[in-house]
Amino acid sequence: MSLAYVALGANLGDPAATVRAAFAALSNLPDSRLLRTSSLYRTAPVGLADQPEFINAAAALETSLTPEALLDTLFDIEARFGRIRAERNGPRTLDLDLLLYDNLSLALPRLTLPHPRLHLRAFVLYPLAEIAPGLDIPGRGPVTAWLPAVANQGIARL
Ligand code: PH2
Ligand code: MG
Ligand code: MG
Repeated sequence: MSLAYVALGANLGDPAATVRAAFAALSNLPDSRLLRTSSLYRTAPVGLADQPEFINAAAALETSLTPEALLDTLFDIEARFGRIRAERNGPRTLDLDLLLYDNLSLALPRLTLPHPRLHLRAFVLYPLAEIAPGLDIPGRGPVTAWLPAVANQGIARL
């Protein structure tokens, strides 16, 4: 079994309800077990500023799916929640990003691990550090070491 971390984000409809429902969907993934879920965080939009606030969270999964098979199941869940892949960094009903998969570093056309921007984003780092405070990000070091640099990004735990 492998250990994977997933970031959840939503900013359309009822984003808190969506993220909670997405946790339930993650608990039903094939060949996987949901190990931990973070609190929900209200976060200021990063990238495209003119859009609603986000609700973000993170989850830890034990899985025997390959990284790409896991990615496909995450896309399936996004689609079930009505996700349309429109504007880059734009508003979304549900975004599920595969952050980490064991200690793997890889760059495939569809999937880069670790997620290339995870260490720069409060909306990923805070929930991740909550469920995995001792985590080492391959190539980047301890997750907690990155928190001070992003503390000004606008994030509140619900
Ligand atoms: N996701 C993005 C772009 N900007 N900002 C916040 N606060 N939360 C997100 O999940 C988010 C974002 C692209 O996926
Ligand atoms: Mg995504
Ligand atoms: Mg994303």
